[in-house]
Amino acid sequence: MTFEVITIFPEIFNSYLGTGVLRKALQKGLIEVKVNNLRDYTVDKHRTVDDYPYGGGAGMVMKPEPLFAAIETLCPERKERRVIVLSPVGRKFEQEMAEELSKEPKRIFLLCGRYEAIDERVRIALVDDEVSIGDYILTGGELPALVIIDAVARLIPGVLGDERSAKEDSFSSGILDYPHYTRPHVFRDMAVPEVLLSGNHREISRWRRKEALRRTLKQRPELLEKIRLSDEDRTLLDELRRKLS
Ligand code: 4GX
Repeated sequence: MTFEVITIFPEIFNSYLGTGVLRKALQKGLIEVKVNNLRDYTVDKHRTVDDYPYGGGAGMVMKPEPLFAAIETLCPERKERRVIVLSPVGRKFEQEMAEELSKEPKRIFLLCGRYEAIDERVRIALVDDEVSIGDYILTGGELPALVIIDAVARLIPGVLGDERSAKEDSFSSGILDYPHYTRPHVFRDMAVPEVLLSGNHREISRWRRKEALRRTLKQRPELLEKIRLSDEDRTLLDELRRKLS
């Protein structure tokens, strides 16, 4: 799995990629992240990457030449690359896209825009996908690029210590995670639910499923429409709805 980041602020990536699970994955060669400085692909004395918008208006636009030079130098073969631009007008990045990208054989280019916009000819001739991490406006595409690298990397076999972790987390089941507890048994008058200490694994599973459904019903009811519910799920949901109303 190779990511090619294109940014005018390469330093942003050092701390996050140099820490924790991602650092280990990079050390082991499970993922590769090359952080490329867009200014290295300029030819003028001031290493200019932006310019004024034709037609006027506020804000600067990223010039096409450095972006074309960067991508075509780093990967001249179109079929060997998948170019993603991070932008608030892109398709929403969700777990499903993370799963799809984790199987991508091509090198994944992440174009991190700054300023108001990028020249439209970059989109037309270079970009395969335009992706947004959510409906809010950031100052640049670097955080979204890190979000994508992080979410994709943890799905690659061997990146998480425990192979079960990625499969058992929220979203792989389509509903929210159940509540978790660790020691101490009682903390500030709040006790761990007795069922979790019972050793009865059938009861524990049923309790976890019910609590997961409870959270989902309360916080993300729309998720319940998207998944196939078992007969037991329906019984549990009926119980929850009755006590709620
Ligand atoms: N999810 N931004 C990108 C500059 C820009 C504008 C247009 C390309 C085209 C964002 C988000 C986001 C702000 C990053 C504008 N680059 N990106 N930047 N939300 O808000 O991905």
